Amino acid sequence: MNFHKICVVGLGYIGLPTASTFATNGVKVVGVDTNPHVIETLKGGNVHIHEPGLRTVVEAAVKSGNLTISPIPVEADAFLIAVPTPFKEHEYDEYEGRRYKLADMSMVAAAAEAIVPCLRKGNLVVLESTSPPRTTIDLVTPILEKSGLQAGSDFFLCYSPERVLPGQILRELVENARVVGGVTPESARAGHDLYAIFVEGDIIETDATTAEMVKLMENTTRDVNIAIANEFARLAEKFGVDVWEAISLANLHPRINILSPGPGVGGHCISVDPWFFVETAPELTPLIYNARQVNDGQPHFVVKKVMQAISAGGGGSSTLQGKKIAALGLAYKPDVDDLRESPASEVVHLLQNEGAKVKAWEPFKPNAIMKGIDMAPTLDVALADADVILLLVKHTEFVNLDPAQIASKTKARIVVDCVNGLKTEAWKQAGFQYYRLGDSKSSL
Ligand code: SAJ
Repeated sequence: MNFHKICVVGLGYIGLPTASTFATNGVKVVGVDTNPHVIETLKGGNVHIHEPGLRTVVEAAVKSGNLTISPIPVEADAFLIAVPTPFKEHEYDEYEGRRYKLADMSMVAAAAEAIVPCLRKGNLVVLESTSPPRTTIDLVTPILEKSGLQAGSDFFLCYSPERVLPGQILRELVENARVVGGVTPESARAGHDLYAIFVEGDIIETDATTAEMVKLMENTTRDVNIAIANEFARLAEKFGVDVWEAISLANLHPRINILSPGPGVGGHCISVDPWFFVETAPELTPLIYNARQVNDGQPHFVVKKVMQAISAGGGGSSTLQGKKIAALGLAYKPDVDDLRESPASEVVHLLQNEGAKVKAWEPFKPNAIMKGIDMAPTLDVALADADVILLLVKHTEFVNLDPAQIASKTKARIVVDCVNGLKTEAWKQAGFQYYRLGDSKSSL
């Protein structure tokens, strides 16, 4: 199948890079977004998303004339839906005492509705938004069939998950393997032909519900694996063990790959997607549910760790009341500037609830404004007055900090490292009492 014109609905973290990449590969693309701010920003030659290299690709796409922006879909050979699927706010359900969140699929439904007037025989529609299993068949198909056309026979319909890592989206979009699930084999083939325009990795055809499950299984597996690492950290503290040493030794086994404990799981994907399984099959998902509980509980574990460090290092009192804490790192993971859904900011709020005075330093967004968080304009300002230094994100620049130099900038002598980011011996030699999450040997 040939594609001369594509309409991409939703110009966010996935839609905009995808639309731009199609455009720079010679396809006419109409990017659609309902948010007037997004449209204005893009029309003004700017980009509303922080992603390395994205601005250059968007500029090239717009300049070539191949990428245009519109508030509503227009007729095209293919339609791609890449809108957010967040949770419903303040709405929950419960199964045997397990309270779970519910996906808000209204944006997917609205995108499909908007495509209906433009849908013609022979078109292809692809849903990319991460969705609960059977969304393509149970939600999207009936909406699109309001056009009078039949999915699978009159038009092709697929689900194809994005699998790109924030920070490396443009490279992974092209290089990663792509799964394309069709409501019929012919639909999958049409989806294959669409992505073949720029995807260099394998493009594998399957059915739509399998493709939906693949995406959720990937992120759920990662979430459960991080949860077990976090639980191992708690066990290691109980048994007087250094979890980081234990993990590195266990990982010498050829079939074991334990991930890293930390202050919790953030971002827009791994802490969200497992709920789509829980919501659609709560009776089958106690493990997935409990893994979420462990990871969501990790910021509380960090707060306890800080209390223990203060108690051990400061003569018995474990209260955080009035304690000044320099929190290093607020991003949701290392070496990115995305501060949303970040366990580090959850830790800061919890510390403040206990009466601590926290100054946070985020080198990737020094001027960010975060509600309820005192953002320091420089590392030195965060450190100046601190009693405790708390490392929350393993940014490379924190790993490379010189403890001797830090010691001259602060009166803090207690360091709590939640991510195994600092060189233990060097910090101890520089006069710090060093405490590490999951490591009860660190303070010895
Ligand atoms: N984390 C840990 N320990 C680890 C690894 C990660 O605590 O050992 C934490 C991170 O600090 C972060 C969170 O988990 O807070 C998630 O980070 P991540 O790097 O694991 O994943 P994301 O959310 O940036 O991107 C994931 C990717 N999925 C997988 O690796 C299976 C990406 O490929 C997906 O496209 C993306 O989710 C998505 O959009 O679904």
